[in-house]
Parts: sequence; structure tokens; C-alpha cells
Amino acid sequence: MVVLENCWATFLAILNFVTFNSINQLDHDVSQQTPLIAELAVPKKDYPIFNPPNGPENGGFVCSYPTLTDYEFCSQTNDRSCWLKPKNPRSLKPTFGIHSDYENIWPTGVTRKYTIEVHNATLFPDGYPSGKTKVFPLSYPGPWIEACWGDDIEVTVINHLPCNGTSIHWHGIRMWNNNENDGVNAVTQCPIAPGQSSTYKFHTRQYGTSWYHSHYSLQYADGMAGPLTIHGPTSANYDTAIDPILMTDWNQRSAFEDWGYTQIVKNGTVRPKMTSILLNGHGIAPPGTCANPRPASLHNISFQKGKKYLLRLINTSVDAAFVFSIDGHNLTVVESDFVPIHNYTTNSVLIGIGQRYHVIVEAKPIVVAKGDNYWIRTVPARGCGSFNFPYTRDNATTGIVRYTQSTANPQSVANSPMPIDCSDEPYEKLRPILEWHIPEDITSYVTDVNIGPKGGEPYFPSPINRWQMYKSPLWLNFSDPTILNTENSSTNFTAQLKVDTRRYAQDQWVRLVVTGPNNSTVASHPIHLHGHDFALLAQDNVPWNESTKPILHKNPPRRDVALLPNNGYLLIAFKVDNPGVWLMHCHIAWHASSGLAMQIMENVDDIVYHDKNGLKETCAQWSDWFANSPDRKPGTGQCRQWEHFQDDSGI
Ligand SMILES: *[C@@H]1O[C@H](CO)[C@@H](O)[C@H](O)[C@H]1NC(C)=O
Ligand SMILES: *[C@@H]1O[C@H](CO)[C@@H](O)[C@H](O)[C@H]1NC(C)=O
Ligand SMILES: *[C@@H]1O[C@H](CO)[C@@H](O)[C@H](O)[C@H]1NC(C)=O
Ligand SMILES: *[C@@H]1O[C@H](CO)[C@@H](O)[C@H](O)[C@H]1NC(C)=O
Ligand SMILES: *[C@@H]1O[C@H](CO)[C@@H](O)[C@H](O)[C@H]1NC(C)=O
Ligand SMILES: *[C@@H]1O[C@H](CO)[C@@H](O)[C@H](O)[C@H]1NC(C)=O
Ligand SMILES: *[C@@H]1O[C@H](CO)[C@@H](O)[C@H](O)[C@H]1NC(C)=O
Ligand SMILES: *[C@@H]1O[C@H](CO)[C@@H](O)[C@H](O)[C@H]1NC(C)=O
Ligand SMILES: *[C@@H]1O[C@H](CO)[C@@H](O)[C@H](O)[C@H]1NC(C)=O
Ligand SMILES: *[C@@H]1O[C@H](CO)[C@@H](O)[C@H](O)[C@H]1NC(C)=O
Ligand SMILES: *[C@@H]1O[C@H](CO)[C@@H](O)[C@H](O)[C@H]1NC(C)=O
Ligand SMILES: *[C@@H]1O[C@H](CO)[C@@H](O)[C@H](O)[C@H]1NC(C)=O
Ligand SMILES: [Cu+2]
Repeated sequence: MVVLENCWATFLAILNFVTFNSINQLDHDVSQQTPLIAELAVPKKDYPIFNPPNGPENGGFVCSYPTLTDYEFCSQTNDRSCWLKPKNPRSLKPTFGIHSDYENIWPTGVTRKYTIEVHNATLFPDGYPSGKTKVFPLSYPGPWIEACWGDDIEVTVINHLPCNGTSIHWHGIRMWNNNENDGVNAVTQCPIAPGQSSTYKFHTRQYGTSWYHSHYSLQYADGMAGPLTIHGPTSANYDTAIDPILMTDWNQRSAFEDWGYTQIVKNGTVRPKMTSILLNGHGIAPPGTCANPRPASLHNISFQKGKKYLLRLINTSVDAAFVFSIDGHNLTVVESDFVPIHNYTTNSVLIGIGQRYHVIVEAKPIVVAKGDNYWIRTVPARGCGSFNFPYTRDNATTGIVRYTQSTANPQSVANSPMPIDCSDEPYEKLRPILEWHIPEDITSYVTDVNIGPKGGEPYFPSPINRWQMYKSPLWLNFSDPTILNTENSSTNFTAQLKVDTRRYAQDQWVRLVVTGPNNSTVASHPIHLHGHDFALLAQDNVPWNESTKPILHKNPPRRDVALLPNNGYLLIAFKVDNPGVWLMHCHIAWHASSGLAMQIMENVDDIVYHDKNGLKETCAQWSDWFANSPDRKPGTGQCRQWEHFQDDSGI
């Protein structure tokens, strides 16, 4: 059946009219230059201006710090830990590097402006067309949004989708005192209505690699995601950097179709099966799906013997966690999420949804393969992912590292041993360079991840399978974002946890115990918190018990996504220093849609609003479209869903 469903596309004769634009301008004179590769191309100025070593493979991107006139750029192949330092070695001014306390100190850069136009489109990333009702920018992944440590970023999002609103979340960006730019529709804004646009503005304090994605219902599963890099220092040395690698499970059907099918037809008893794995939007569907696919290719990267490469790995999956490896090569892990760590070497790394790793690979195979080309493998971790044709260590060969010009397939073999259990990278290995120590005696809240009550009334006719993590499944109202109505939400399914430090001392930490269902057939849930890097105090696959040891208070791993192990718990702590309404949710798209999310109401009386009128304007445009679009009346337009407009949690 599923196979047949994938073949609908054979009948698709006409491609949509789609365009996708991304305009990158620097708010500053360097955009007028055409700098390439060498620093030579950049005119000498009395302030740091340079091509970042971890910039795009082909150069051309310029970091610029016009106000830091007495500073110089200090990253070198034999010391990547430094970024900017005072020219005068006796200066009392700070050096900016991996030891900087990035929450309190960062260099002042420039403003970078991007425009992203979102269109409905059909793509052929694995040779087959993406499903009937996909929502997309023209390219998948979306454009690379780049900035340098300390820059401001402004992204204007224009929504050309005929039948969906949208909002874009900047995964992992702290959004300190900037709740309204977090991009979660129905929480921090109304959706951007069809035909409208909105501009996100934020400052970068952290550096490293992340991604941005739509937070509107299941859109990101249909391709609305792209890489986001903030160039900065690194905790280990490398010669050159490779453009970010986004890995995802992919479905030839639209996620909206799958959702309807599994929830409504199957009562949520089956998990949608994905068709293929893509690296940076390239993959080859397993054979036998249907006739006449378009030519498809694997993502491939070139290595030059002896060099050290920085690779940036991002898991943008819907459902699957991947064990990433390159045959014959080890990986030196130097950063997890946005946090530089003491490096460690491994032959594979497990990347959960939303998680990112920076790794350094030495172009010097430990096991030399005939032909000198090597497979990149992304093996779905055991129990974490669902595919029509299951991928194994042998056939999860989803990319190629080439040392030669040859186009032949590699003959390399998988690294061994390579565990593929679905559990985060070992806890004790992720040791941040900049240490945090978490007080032991802090307020603790328990949130219970569990199957929620069935049914979606009053918003959606039952039955529908629901998940919850705090009191009730999340079910939002697009027209009534929490940020504009922190006291009186209009729904009964808001799942709000109030955290209010004015009851305690300044800079209070709180602890969240996230416990898993007792008997779940689902493996791990990747739990993501907005607005914070959290400290990961404990994580295990046994039931939670306060006397359980060890709880790590001294320099625990720090990140923004961690796996809640099957039948286990996750113990995290965060500093209550960022007033706002912050979403915490499972990053498995199906689970988030069915309510596995909550809102942390953090000192909401102190929320800093930068443009409340702008928020209200977006809501007015949304309400206007929602109420008046001719498409919303039966038989008059192309939007099918006029009867049950909102059919999931909203995120
Ligand atoms: C979106 O595109 C798909 C195919 O590319 C098409 O079938 C569908 O009708 C489009 N949806 C809308 C609302 O235009
Ligand atoms: C969004 O668009 C999809 C089709 O692309 C449709 O199935 C879904 O109902 C729409 N949902 C909302 C809430 O706009
Ligand atoms: C890892 O860190 C150690 C200690 O800081 C350092 O000596 C080593 O060179 C680093 N490894 C790499 C690959 O940079
Ligand atoms: C789904 O549940 C409804 C009511 O709970 C029931 O009538 C229907 O038969 C179920 N469908 C399937 C496919 O199990
Ligand atoms: C390698 O990538 C290029 C495009 O980047 C593509 O044209 C080529 O077909 C790929 N090679 C293989 C073997 O997939
Ligand atoms: C992405 O994360 C999901 C869920 O945590 C996991 O199942 C999948 O294997 C990850 N993919 C990669 C490439 O790490
Ligand atoms: C590669 O990594 C494995 C552990 O994953 C380790 O046992 C081995 O010694 C490493 N080899 C080299 C050459 O670093
Ligand atoms: C991978 O190999 C297994 C075992 O041979 C097979 O069942 C599966 O269909 C293959 N998967 C893909 C994606 O080709
Ligand atoms: C959603 O919010 C709007 C605006 O506040 C309100 O008019 C509407 O009744 C709410 N819908 C539900 C289902 O609560
Ligand atoms: C919430 O509702 C109460 C009672 O209806 C009202 O007095 C109060 O002003 C409302 N608060 C906000 C922020 O709208
Ligand atoms: C919320 O719950 C109350 C009491 O259970 C009920 O009377 C009311 O209709 C519900 N409102 C909504 C919007 O579901
Ligand atoms: C968990 O549930 C499965 C079926 O869903 C059942 O087979 C198994 O015995 C249960 N295990 C425990 C420990 O309750
Ligand atoms: Cu989940």
C-alpha cells in the first residue's frame, strides 16, 4: 500500500511555479566588495575584517568588527581557540575565544540582513517528487544563514504559501530578553498570514552551528529547514571547514498527509514510515518504489590528504536519530550544540533530532580502502526512526568522501565496533570548556511525559492520539499567542508551567525532572528547550528516583536538546534569567504535533517587548486572513482544510 502511495507522483505532469529567493546584505560597506579566499582581497582597515576560517568552502564571506579598532583577528591553523585579541598584548581588554564567558561577553560585529521567501513547491531530492501538498522553499535545505560571533541578524520571512501561515524558529539561539523573536506561532507570535511578511531580529552571543525551521504545524518535516552558522573560535585545530551537513529522514509523501492518515484513519496506532535519508537534500531512494525516478545523487565531499577538516553535523530529522560515521576515519568531537567542549575521539557519533556536533576529521584514513573513496554512513539508531525499508549498517551509505576524481562507488567497510543504540553521546564525554557549576539545592519541578487523553475537542473531532508532558497535551490557538495574553489564555490545553524567580533570589536556577512513560514502545524522545542552554544533570533509562546517583553538578554537559531515554528520565537545570514564554517539546514532529510540549512561563511580568505593535499587526493580518480568505469557504478555493482548520497542536 505504502509503495503505491509513493507512486502518485508519476501522474504529476506539471511542476509548480515556484521561486525562492534569499538575499544576503551586510548593513555595512563590506557587502560592496567581492572578497575571495585570501585576506588579501579584503582591504586593509584599522579594525578586524577577514574571511572566517570556518566560512564557506569557496570563500567570499567576510567578518567585520568596525568598532573594535584596537583588536586583531587571532585564529590560526595551529590555534583555533582564539578569535579576536587586543593588538596591544598589555591591553586590559578581553580576548574573545573559547574561554570567554559568552553569556556575558561577546565582540560587537555588524548587522546581517537576509530575506527568505517561502513557496509551495515540488522537489525531487531522492529522485522522486515530494508529496502532493508539501510546503517548501524552492531549495532544500533552505539558504545558509551566516553571521560572525557578536553580529546582529535580521531575517525577513515572506509567506507565499496559499493555505498555511508560518513562523520560523532559530534553533538554539538564546533570544535573551527577546522572546518575541523566537518564532513559535501561537506562543511568541501569530503565524505570518499568507501574502504577508515579518522580520526577525536577534543578536548572537553564542557561536557554532545550528538550524532554523518552521514551527508551524508539520511544515519543517516537509522541508522548511536550513542551516544557521555563527562563525567563531573552535576548541581544536583544523585547516579548513566543510559547509554544514544537514541529515534528515525524508518522506515522499507530505507530512500533512501522513499525519491525517495515521491519526484519523489509523487512530494514531501506526507511526508514519519515511522513505529515505538525505544529506544536504541529496539521497537515493531505495529501489523498488516506483518506475522512472529522476536521476539522483549522493552528497559527496572532497578531501585532500593530510588536511584537517571541520565538519558541522546537524540532525534535522522528523523521527530518526542517526549514528554518523565516515568509513576508515575517526571523528574528533569539539562542540555539541552551541557549546565548545574538551575534544574526544570516536569512530561514530549519535546525533538526535535538533542536535548538532562540530567534529574534526583528519584526511588520513586509518583503514585504507581500494579506490580511496569512503562511505559516509548515517545509520538510524535502533528503535529511533521508522522507514519503509529499514536501513542497516550495511546500506545506510548516504554520502561519499572522495580523495580522487573518480565517480565510482566506494569499496570501504563500516567502522567497527559501531554501537547503534538510541542513546545520547556518553554523558561524561561532553565536558564544556567554559565550566558551569549548578547549585545543588534548587527548586525542582517534575514533568511527566505520557500518552494524553484521546480526542481533540473542541478543536478537532476525536479520535486523535495525544501525547503530553505537563498536565495536558499542548493545543494552541493561532489567533491568541501566549506572549500577548500571558494571564488569560483562551484554550484549556495550554500546558503552562510558571517559573517566577521573584519568589527566590536573583539568578535562581531551577531543575526539571522529565520522566518518561513506564511502558512505551517508542524509544527516546529528543527534548528541546527554547530560550536556554540547559545543564544536563542526569539521564538514564531506569525509572526516576530522587536518591538516584550520580547527579552531576560540576561542569555537566550543556546543550539545548537531550534524549529522554525510553522508560527513563532526564534531569536538567536552567538559570531563570530570560523572561519569556519558552516552549519545551519533543522534537519528533509527530509527537510535537500530538501535544508533547509545554510552555515555561518564565518571569512573564518582566518580558521585554521590542515591538508589541508589530506583534499585534501580525495577529491582525492573521485574523483577517483566517476570517476572510475565500479559500476558507467550501468549494471556493484550493485550501482543503476549511472544515477542521487546525488539526494538530499548532507547533
Ligand atoms: C502545492 O504544490 C503541490 C504540488 O507541488 C500541489 O499539488 C498543491 O496543490 C499545491 N498546494 C497549493 C495549496 O497550491
Ligand atoms: C497547511 O497546509 C496543509 C497542506 O499543505 C494542509 O493539509 C493543512 O491542513 C494546513 N494546515 C493549517 C493549519 O493551515
Ligand atoms: C584535543 O585536546 C588536547 C588537549 O587539549 C590537545 O592536546 C589535542 O591536540 C586536541 N586534539 C585535536 C585533534 O586538536
Ligand atoms: C478508531 O477509533 C474509533 C473510535 O474510537 C473507532 O470507531 C474506529 O473503528 C477506529 N478505527 C480504527 C482503524 O481502528
Ligand atoms: C557528487 O556531487 C555532485 C554535486 O555536488 C553530483 O553532481 C555528483 O553526481 C555526485 N556524485 C555522486 C557519485 O553521487
Ligand atoms: C536524528 O535524531 C533522531 C531522533 O533523536 C534519531 O533517531 C536519528 O538517528 C538522528 N539522525 C542522525 C543523523 O543522527
Ligand atoms: C579511532 O577511534 C577508536 C574509538 O572509536 C579508537 O579505539 C581508535 O584508537 C582510534 N584510532 C585512532 C587512530 O585514533
Ligand atoms: C537494507 O538491507 C536490509 C537487509 O538486507 C533490507 O531489508 C533493507 O530493505 C535495506 N534497506 C534499504 C533502504 O535498502
Ligand atoms: C482563539 O483566540 C481568538 C482570539 O482571542 C478567540 O476569538 C477564539 O475564540 C479562540 N479560539 C478558541 C477555540 O478558543
Ligand atoms: C485576565 O482576565 C481578568 C478577568 O477577566 C482581567 O481582569 C485581566 O485584566 C485579564 N488580564 C489580561 C492580561 O488580559
Ligand atoms: C474549558 O474547560 C471548562 C471546564 O472544564 C469548560 O467549561 C470550557 O468549555 C472549556 N473551554 C474550552 C475552550 O475548551
Ligand atoms: C509493555 O507493553 C507491552 C505491550 O505494549 C507488553 O507486551 C509488555 O509486557 C509491557 N511490559 C511491561 C514491563 O509492562
Ligand atoms: Cu517524542
